[in-house]
Amino acid sequence: LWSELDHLSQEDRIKVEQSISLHHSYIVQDPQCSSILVERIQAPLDIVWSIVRKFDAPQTYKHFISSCIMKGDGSVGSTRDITLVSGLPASTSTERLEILDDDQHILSFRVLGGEHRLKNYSSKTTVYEYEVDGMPETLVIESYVVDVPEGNSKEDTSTFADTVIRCNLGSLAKLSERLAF
Ligand code: A9S
Repeated sequence: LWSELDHLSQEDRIKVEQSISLHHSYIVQDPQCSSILVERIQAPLDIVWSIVRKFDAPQTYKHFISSCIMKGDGSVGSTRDITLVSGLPASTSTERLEILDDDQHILSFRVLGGEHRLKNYSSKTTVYEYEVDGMPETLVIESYVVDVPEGNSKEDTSTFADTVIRCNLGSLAKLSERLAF
């Protein structure tokens, strides 16, 4: 499926693939699009998950966010109002925490509104740990579904969202690896 899974043992790869089909499959209704991205991080899961799970502090690794104001106590149903850095075709977003599972390492949020074009954006992130040559590594899988705005193609919409996520996952990897070593 992905070259990112090549270095996993057969056993770990099957676990991850089963989890992907369980958590990252969507029924996509027109006019929506969805996508799935994978990041391999050379750091233990504890470090990666401690960053990902902080719904009130996404700007720690999402560098398009300049500030975040939390409404609620951080449990499921809490919302956050984020403000974005300038230069994007977006300025604010209101997002609701849908899933925060510290045992299975799953976080999901949904966009309720805001000044941007990713209407009804909903994403899920799952995190896995395995060992390569006795060293712990982490795999982060992030998927989403979103409405395709009128006048845009599915491809343009998913390319835009994928680019944002790739930046986010890249900085999550950098930060985690810096904290690990
Ligand atoms: O924040 C994420 O996890 C992922 C994405 C794709 C976020 C996108 C975004 O926050 C912008 C970066 C502002 C781009 C939203 C909700 C809308 C945008 O237009």
